[in-house]
Amino acid sequence: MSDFPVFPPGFEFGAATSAYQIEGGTRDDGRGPSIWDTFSRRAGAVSDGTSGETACDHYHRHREDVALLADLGVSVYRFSVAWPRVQPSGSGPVNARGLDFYARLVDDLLEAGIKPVATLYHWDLPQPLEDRGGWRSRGTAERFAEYTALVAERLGDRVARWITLNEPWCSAFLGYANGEHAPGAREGTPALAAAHHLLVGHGLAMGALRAAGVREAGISLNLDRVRPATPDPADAEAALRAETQRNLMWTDPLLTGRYAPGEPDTFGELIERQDFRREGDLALVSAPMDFLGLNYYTPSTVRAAPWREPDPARRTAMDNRFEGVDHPGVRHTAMGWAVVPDALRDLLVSLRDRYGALLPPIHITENGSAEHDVPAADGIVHDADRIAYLESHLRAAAAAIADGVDLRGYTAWSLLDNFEWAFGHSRRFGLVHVDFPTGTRTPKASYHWYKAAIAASAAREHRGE
Ligand code: PNW
Repeated sequence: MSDFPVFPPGFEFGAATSAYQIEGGTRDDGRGPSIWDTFSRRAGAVSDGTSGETACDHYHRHREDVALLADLGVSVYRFSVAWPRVQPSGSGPVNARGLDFYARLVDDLLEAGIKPVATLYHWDLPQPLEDRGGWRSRGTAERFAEYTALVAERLGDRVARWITLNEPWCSAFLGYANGEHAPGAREGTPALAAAHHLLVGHGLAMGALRAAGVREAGISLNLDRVRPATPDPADAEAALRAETQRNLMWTDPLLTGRYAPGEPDTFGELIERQDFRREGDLALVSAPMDFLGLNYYTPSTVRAAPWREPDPARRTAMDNRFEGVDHPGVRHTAMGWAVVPDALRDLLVSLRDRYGALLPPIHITENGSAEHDVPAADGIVHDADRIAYLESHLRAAAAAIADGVDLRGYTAWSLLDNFEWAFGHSRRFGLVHVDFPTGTRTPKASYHWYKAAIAASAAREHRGE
């Protein structure tokens, strides 16, 4: 008898990573530059001045990482394909050496009995496409579908599950509105065009995947559980604005084929024109998906704020008529993110309640925590806080299943400590400690805990419980 969270038979446990965060080898085998290579070099863009140039050197050490996954006992591994390896300039013929890397990775995973789950876009846009407008331009969505077709043609027979985009909210708003992520733009309407073109790119890529015979395809969204700070109706309205921008402007068009009620208004005065939205787009965007990927870390509590005219030098399309307030009385991770596992359960249930039969099965494609990890004298990171985070969120996930949510799997973020975007190496999410820059990998206590939880689940399933 163990105390590990209990899941139905067939529930899939996994671990996740993304290309730019772990691979390194940014100039190897003909890879072209991505917007993150460019952005990382900008002074002040990454807090510790690092970049993904070396990262975990996974490009050269992927066998070791597959061995870690095998030892962990996961049944799925979620990784991403770097577009600039496959098409160094973002369009045109395939760079065979780049695509070969993923073919080798996939073969090694299959040989280890691990199901590969491939994300096609985890933020590393080829720089030449950004030079032509990036996601502000519809052409990028079209190029994305062409790239998707090339990858699916090569790997579609061995990769069963595909994720088109990772967290388009981050790409659109952190990338083109508040400038915290590549390409670091602070613009108005173009961020909304980026949001729309990301959705169109997803729809076109779904078509390319279907044409290649892919049967399991979806998207990963970072959805937020938003609560009003007080019962004041002004705060309730602020929460709805936040909810619309964070969740509904993605899930409504994807699942219902309509933009959320009030969505154009949520950006208020900053929407000058929306002619980037074309007739027929929403039919594309709402192509049926086989699953919805959910990335969840922390909820938001918001209150009403007066409209503040954006500083012209720092223009932003973000609605600023709401602001986040802190969650007192709960632990916060090294990201400063409040730990509220019940919010994961509430979020899953609220998705089911809002979309009903339109909601496909859900996979949690990311969940985990950054902690102030320090290896002890024995060389091991004793990350009790990360274990508590994982355990409580797995329990919340199991509770949502008991509430009737069709949740099929959970991939922990992340297998490895890696390049945490604007925080560089200063935040660690790994189950495995990575010593930068030597790249030495050492499983943390949380890795051993997760391994035991997965084994307990497998043993229970074996006994037919
Ligand atoms: C996600 N935010 O990023 C990404 O999918 C991962 O690549 C990343 O490492 C992980 O979560 C941890 O941060 C996010 O500001 C980055 O709300 C920023 C935000 C959300 C998600």
